[in-house]
Amino acid sequence: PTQEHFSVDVSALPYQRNGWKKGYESQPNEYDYSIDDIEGEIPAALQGTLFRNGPGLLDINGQRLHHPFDGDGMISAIAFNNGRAHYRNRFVRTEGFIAEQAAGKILYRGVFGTQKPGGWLANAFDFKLKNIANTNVIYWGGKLLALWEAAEPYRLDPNTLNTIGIDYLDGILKEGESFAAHPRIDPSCEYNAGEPVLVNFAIKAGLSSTIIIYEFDQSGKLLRRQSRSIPGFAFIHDFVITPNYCIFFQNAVSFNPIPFAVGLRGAGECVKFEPEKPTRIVVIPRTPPTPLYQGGDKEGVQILETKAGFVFHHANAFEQDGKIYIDSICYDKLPEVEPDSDFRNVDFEALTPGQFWRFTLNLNEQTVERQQLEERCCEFPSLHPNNVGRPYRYMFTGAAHNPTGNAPLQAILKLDVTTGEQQLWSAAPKGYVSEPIFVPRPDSNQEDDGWVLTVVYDSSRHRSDVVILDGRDLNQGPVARLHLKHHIPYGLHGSWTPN
Ligand code: 3ON
Ligand code: FE
Repeated sequence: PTQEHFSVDVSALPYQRNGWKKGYESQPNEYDYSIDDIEGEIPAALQGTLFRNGPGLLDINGQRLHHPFDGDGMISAIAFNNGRAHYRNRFVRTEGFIAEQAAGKILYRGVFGTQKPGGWLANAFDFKLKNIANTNVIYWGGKLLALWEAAEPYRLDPNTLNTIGIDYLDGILKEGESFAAHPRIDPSCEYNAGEPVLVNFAIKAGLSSTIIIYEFDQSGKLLRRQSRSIPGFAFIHDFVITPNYCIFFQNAVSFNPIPFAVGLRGAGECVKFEPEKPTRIVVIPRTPPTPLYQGGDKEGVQILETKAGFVFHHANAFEQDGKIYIDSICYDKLPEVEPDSDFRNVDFEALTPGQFWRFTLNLNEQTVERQQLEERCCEFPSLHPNNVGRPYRYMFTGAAHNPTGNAPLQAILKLDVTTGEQQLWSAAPKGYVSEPIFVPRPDSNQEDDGWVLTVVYDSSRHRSDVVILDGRDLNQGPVARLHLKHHIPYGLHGSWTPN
């Protein structure tokens, strides 16, 4: 423990660890009910479904998982219709979920350090991946897909949330091929007659790594695919698009597979941050030399270097004045998780917060400038869907209650990236927020005219609320607060599908 650690006055913190921790209890039940406990009023114009994904189980029959990112994907659907709302949740029936529930014990190693019981000997040389489908959920091309970046998507019935099975995207993916959990939707793609396009990627990491980029039209038809190889190991969770480019941050890390191979650590725990190495910013044109480009060579690919700490999530990118701007959440370093530690006892104050930075790329001069836009600890950035890849003004994100220091996400921050002006709604001391999703008000063209939806864990009741904020004014507090009958464990990502 450090000096700072001992100097923290726990009673002055805006959260209590014991309350926060309970948000990581498993939710083994599956529900289906109309939400009738509502404060405020659901806007009648809010018509559609909020889909959320995240770990639903943090233990298998009492055997604790080592890390929440190893938990089985559980989808929630909150359907809004004429001022009313309906809640439903279902676990994704992955092969691993079915097998472990039947066995009543952990049968798979997790990427983030969950091990089968029996010590390292029971885990050594087991390289089988459990596809847990827990990171994101999207509705595209008529399919509801649960995503996890190290394996194939799982398809679900959008009404019942029943699992249909692994989906190969009409034969585009081969067995064992992954599909990242961070697709971006280009709201109007020049190369698709101005219609929306979904862009996503897949990483094959190794001594050199391959990035595959897919672009789909609204019917789910593949428009373009390109495969590019870049030097070095790559752990890339998210990316950004502009009308002309896909941009990836290749974090400064190395990978030592030995502790994983011999059963001591999860693969994700073998990724080591290398503070002396630069971050590589990989810029790939959206239009490859041919629509299905397998060449894999450097044609058109540019790699710039900067110092960027570690980046999981980007907010947005855009092209302006001959430059590319990228707004991202950066950590000073990737925290190393000790194999025998419990994530519920994490020392927040000892970790560096995620902070909001802007990177300015000048491709002509091959230079990168960086600038911190916001110091407050934040994570899970989002924005108006029409501004994805375009100049934008408003960024909405989960944030800490206090303006400095590292802490759990208890607030939603709205940041005007052009002026630095802010609004904040905080659920502290008992509430913990999740990713905000911005839903535009129909027929409005003001960038902040809409609703910000977020699921808030209320530790005072051990239940979750679906909170609706007015995007124009977060300070005024929720427009409506929908009290669920149970809690949803802290989630990862989700999306909005209009009716
Ligand atoms: O060679 C391998 C390549 C690869 C794709 C290495 C590897 C095994 C690590 C790997 C797999 C990566 C996976 C499965 C990543 C999954 C990530 C995940 C489920 C979630 C990431 C979340 C990120 C953040 C920043 C979450 C923040 C949460 C909070 C602030 C609080 O709730
Ligand atoms: Fe993510």
